[in-house]
Amino acid sequence: MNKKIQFGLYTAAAGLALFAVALLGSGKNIFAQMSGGLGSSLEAIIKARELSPDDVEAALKTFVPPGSYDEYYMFASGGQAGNVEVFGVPSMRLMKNIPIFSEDSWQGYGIGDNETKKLFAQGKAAGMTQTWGDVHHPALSVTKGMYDGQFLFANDKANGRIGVVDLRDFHVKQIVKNPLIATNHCGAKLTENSEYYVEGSQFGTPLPYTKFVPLERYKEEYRGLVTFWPFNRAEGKLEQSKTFTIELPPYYQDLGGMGKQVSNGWVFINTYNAEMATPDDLKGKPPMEIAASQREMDYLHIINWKRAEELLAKGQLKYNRISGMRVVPIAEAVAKGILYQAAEPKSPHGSDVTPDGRFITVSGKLDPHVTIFSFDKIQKAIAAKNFEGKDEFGIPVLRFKDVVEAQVEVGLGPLHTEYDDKGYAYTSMFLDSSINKWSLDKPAGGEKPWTLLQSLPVHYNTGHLVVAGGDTIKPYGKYLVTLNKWSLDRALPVGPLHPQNLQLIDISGPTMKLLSDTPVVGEPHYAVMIKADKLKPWKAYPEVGYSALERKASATLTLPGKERVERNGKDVHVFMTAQRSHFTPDRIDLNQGERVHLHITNIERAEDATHGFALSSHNINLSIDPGATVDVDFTVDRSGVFPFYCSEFCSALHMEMMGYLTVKK
Ligand code: CUK
Ligand code: CUA
Repeated sequence: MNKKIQFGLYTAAAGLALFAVALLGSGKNIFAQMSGGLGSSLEAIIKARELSPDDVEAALKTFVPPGSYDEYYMFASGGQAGNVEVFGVPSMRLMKNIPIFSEDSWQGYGIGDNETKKLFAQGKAAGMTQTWGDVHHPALSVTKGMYDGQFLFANDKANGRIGVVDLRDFHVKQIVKNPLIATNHCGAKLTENSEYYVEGSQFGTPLPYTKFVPLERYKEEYRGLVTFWPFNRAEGKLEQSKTFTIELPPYYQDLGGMGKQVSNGWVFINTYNAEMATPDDLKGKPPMEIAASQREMDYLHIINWKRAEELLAKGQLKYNRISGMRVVPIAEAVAKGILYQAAEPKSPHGSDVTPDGRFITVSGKLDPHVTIFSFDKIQKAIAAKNFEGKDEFGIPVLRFKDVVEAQVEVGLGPLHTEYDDKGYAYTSMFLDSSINKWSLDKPAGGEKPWTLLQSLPVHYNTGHLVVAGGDTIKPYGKYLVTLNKWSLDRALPVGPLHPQNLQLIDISGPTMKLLSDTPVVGEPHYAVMIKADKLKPWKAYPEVGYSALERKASATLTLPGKERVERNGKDVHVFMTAQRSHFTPDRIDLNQGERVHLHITNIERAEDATHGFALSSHNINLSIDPGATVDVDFTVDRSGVFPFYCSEFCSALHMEMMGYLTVKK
């Protein structure tokens, strides 16, 4: 529409919007301050910026005035950047980067400090330290099916790892590596009270993947799996020694939906490549993307983890120990009624359980429908042993028509589905580049059940989407963010690698409305959105010397007046404090070949009084939050004079906060 004509239409709509704001506002009468209703200066701005009524409405809905807070936190995966990014919603302002599998020099993560070295060492893959990861699915800890704001989990698809973040300080507490598999994917899901973090494999490998088996023996010896990692909430740790794993066929396990409420105790994992195709194009094999898409149907794994847990506790479930992990073979899982399958449409992606736990939505990437499975029907078919047969691994397969509640034709390339608080589902459409809204069985607006209601174009090629609280038993609704893979023309050009694009959508009314675009770096896969008041992060570490990285009153804590240098042969321990605007000691004289152990305590108690410690020419930069102690060990193997300085502009005399480390030949 011509912008000028739109402007003519503007007054009524925006006038109403402003009126609503005035009414809903905190008693301030906006109109009183704007003679003549809208105010001529506002009109001038709207005109000069060529804003449409929709633009103005979107601006009013998303603007967070300076000094005010957002309503939600959104934690979005940073994909290959190996991190999770924290946004405020509805403003979509970026507030923090949480580095997990990758380094971040701003936060001194992986830039010399011992804690990150320890974390990265925990997460070695095939014996090698990895300094990056591919985060796909962030997940929040839950209590009774609702986000409790305590912990954040993220998977590293590339290396089969999981990171645990403590939301008191937004620091990584643990990185675990599944010794059985090379890659994971469907993880990122927690059982109803965070008893387990559920990790599914992605690409089939021998178990363990560090054992060589030629690809020719794919069907016989390659496998997938699902590992249940008990979460010790008090310690904030996943407990590897108590995990149990269920072996799965070497189809590619994709995404897992955790049972909720009525289906609590079950997990539903979709798969693709039921063909078990393996690549070898130089020898003339068909391309993987074709070979892995031959069959009309793939399999949804239906797993009763609660039963597995109970039988294990009673010693009634057989398992093998592989790489220290308890692995229940497929045949045993089948014999004990733990593992079933249902046929599901071609190349599925997304397995999303409704908040009430009654239905599971699966999207076939190559099928124009979403398929809704009924948990009740699945239970009845299992009880009646009503199977159409078994797959090649002896897993009973439920008849499609027996367990499907409905199919909704949504369009091309459906991927992921989330739900709101009013009985509607939202599916991301990769090929159609849209978010499609459809009704569940009892939509609040009384529409026909299982019906496509609206398709909202997004820009472009959406992957995941997230509804506020969408993964809980009681979603908050209100906002939806689509995490788009392509941005094309949606942001200022920045070279051939474009940003990704997050789009905020208002879902509070009967129709979805696009509110804003936010270009981001790193590929966002999934995201989770939690009410802001659920989080209670620390402002400073509660006592000097205690940090979430387990330095409880550590031996390296240095209090004011106790600063010192201790020499023990070639080992030199420097107990240092940092306080505006001084390091004590600020001169460290060393001889080449000595091993230095710096222990730096930030003795500030003031909020936001973080100091940095940058040491020239040693690849070291630390970020020391108020109350924290950071340790770093290194050998001085080169002579010279190396200034160190505070790398965080902390005070008027910040530039003077420095010292020298000298190394004599
Ligand atoms: S996957 Cu990325 S768009 Cu790994 Cu959750 Cu679907
Ligand atoms: Cu401390 Cu700058």
